[in-house]
Amino acid sequence: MKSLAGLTKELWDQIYNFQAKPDDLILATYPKSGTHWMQEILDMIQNDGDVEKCKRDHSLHRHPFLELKFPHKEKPDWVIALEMSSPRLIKTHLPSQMIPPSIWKENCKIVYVARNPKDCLVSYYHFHRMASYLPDPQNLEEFYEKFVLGKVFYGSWFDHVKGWWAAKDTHRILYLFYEDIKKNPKHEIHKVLKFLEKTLSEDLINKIVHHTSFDVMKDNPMANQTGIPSHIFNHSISNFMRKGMPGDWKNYFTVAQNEEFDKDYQNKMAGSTLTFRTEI
Ligand code: PPS
Repeated sequence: MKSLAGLTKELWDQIYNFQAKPDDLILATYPKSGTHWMQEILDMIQNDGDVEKCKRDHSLHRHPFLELKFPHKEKPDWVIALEMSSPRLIKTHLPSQMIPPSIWKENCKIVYVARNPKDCLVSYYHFHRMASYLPDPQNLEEFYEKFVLGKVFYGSWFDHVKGWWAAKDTHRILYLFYEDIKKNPKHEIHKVLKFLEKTLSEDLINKIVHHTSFDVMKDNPMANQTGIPSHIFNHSISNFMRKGMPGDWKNYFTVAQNEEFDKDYQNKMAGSTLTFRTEI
């Protein structure tokens, strides 16, 4: 099977020339930062809390991933996006400097979700084990080295979060954190509503909190990715909805790895005003 990264590279010109529309809503993340969680929240908001409407299809099919051509889909996702009616919700893992220029030009609203790098690393490692279109991660030690060096699909976590953090000063970007959503989902949903200039009743907001909680999404076949063919996502190796909890990295990092990671983090994030919580 061709790697997902290989296809993105091969078809890059078409992706970069994607034509955005002013009412497109973009959801941008580094992989494993809560993309599908925020997608479910945004879908619930756009559909006024109608759960049945949000169960119309699998999350991987409901909204396109700008730069991806999935092996089980006939068309690349950006072609699917072109055929969709507005307003469109489009996901991307691209770093800010690689975003198609039309997205900036049309001044699209962008929701960015960042997650602490230690949990991202562990989640990405397990995803490489279960997703057949990503290279075999061998073991956590090997994957740890690659992640720290940015030698994974979508590159350096550090550059990604910093690039989008800088971009928010000049573009319409709502920058959120996975750990904040976990700690107080209602509070963060209020921020999203304000950003989207939308009002919903407290009852509907509570409904969104419930429908998008980890346990409910894990049981929802339209959100938990179990409907994706098993030769693409092998859930017998690892669930897509795996732990959903800040701090799981503690079950994987050795003391030495953690110390080395913290040192590297200090260097790479020096001078940045960004702060992350590695537990809540
Ligand atoms: S992907 O494949 O890059 O698009 O993955 P992404 O959706 O960004 O991230 C997957 C991780 O998000 C967790 N997740 C959640 N956590 C808390 N609450 C909810 N509702 C939720 N939904 C998804 C999912 O479990 C993955 O994290 P890990 O740590 O592996 O459990």
